Amino acid sequence: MNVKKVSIIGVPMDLGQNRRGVDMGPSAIRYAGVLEKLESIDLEVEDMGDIQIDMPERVHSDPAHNLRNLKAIEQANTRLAQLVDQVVQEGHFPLVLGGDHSIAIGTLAGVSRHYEDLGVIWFDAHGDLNTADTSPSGNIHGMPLASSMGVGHPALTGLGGYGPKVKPENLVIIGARALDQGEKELIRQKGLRVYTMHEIDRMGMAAVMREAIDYLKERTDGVHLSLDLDGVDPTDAPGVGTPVMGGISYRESHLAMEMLAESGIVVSAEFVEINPILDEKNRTAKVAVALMGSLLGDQLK
Ligand code: 5AB
Ligand code: MN
Ligand code: MN
Ligand code: MN
Repeated sequence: MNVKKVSIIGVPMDLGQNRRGVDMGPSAIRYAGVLEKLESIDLEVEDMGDIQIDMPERVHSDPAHNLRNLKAIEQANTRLAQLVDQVVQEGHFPLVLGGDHSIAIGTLAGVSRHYEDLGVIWFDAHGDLNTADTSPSGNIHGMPLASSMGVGHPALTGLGGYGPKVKPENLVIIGARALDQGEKELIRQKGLRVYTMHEIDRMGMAAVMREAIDYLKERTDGVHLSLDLDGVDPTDAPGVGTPVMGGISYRESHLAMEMLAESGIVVSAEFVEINPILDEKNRTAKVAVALMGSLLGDQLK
C-alpha cells in the first residue's frame, strides 16, 4: 500500500439509529491505541479530532417520513464530506472513526469526487440498502449504501452537491446475513455483487477476497473500505447495536484486511458502529484497531 500519511477523523454520530452509545466509538478506538498501532508500523499519522455532532436531545424530530434525524444527519455528513475531501486533496489516507454507519454517506461524498470509478467494499452483516420506503426502522444507518448508489431521499443521494457516488457494479458486499426484503429486491434489480456468509462458508474467505479484489482492481481506480464491526461475529465483536449471529471470524477478518493491504487498492477507510456501552472491556474497539493495523500493512513490515 502506498500510504504516505494517515489522517484520522472522528465522527461521534448516533443520530442514524436509536441506541445510545455509538457516539462514543471514536473515543473507544483512540483509547484502544489507534495512534500507537499505526505509528508502530511506521506510518505518519495526524489526528484531526472529532467533528461536532448535535446531541439527540437537542435535535428536533424530523418531518421527513421514515427518516429519523434527516436534517441533522445531512448537516453532519456535509461537514464530514468537506473534511474528507480536503484530506484526499492533500494526498493523505482518510481513516474515519464512527459513529453509526450513516456517516458513510459523508465519507463517500468526500472521497468519490476524486475518483472516476470508485470501488466500495461494504463489510457488514447488513446491506444498508434501505430507503424510507423499504426501511423497517426509519434509521438512516440502514440506508447509506442505497443513498451512495443514488437510491433514496435527495438530501442523502445528492449530499455534497453530486451523486451517485458509486456505480452499482463497483460495489462488493461482504459478510451479509441479515437482509430485508426491500434490500434483496434492490440487490436483484441492480445485480449487486454480494458475498453472504453462505459464500464465505462455501468458498472460504481467501477465495472470496481474491475474487473481490480481482474484480475491483480491473474496473475501479481506487477502493473505499466501509467496515461495520457487526460484520465480525458477535463473539469477537460484542460491542455493536445490531449484532447478528454467524458472522465473520476474527481471523477471517484479519485475512481480508491483509489481502487488501497486499493488493494496494484501498484509498480510504471507515470503521463504524462500535458501541462501548454494549461492549466488554473495549474489546470491539481493540478488534477494530487490530484490523486497521492489518489493513494498513502491519503484516507486510
Ligand atoms: B448497520 C435494518 N436493516 O434498516 C434497518 O448496522 C438494520 O449500519 C440496519 O448495518 C443496520 O433498520 C444498519 C433492520
Ligand atoms: Mn501533508
Ligand atoms: Mn451492520
Ligand atoms: Mn452497516
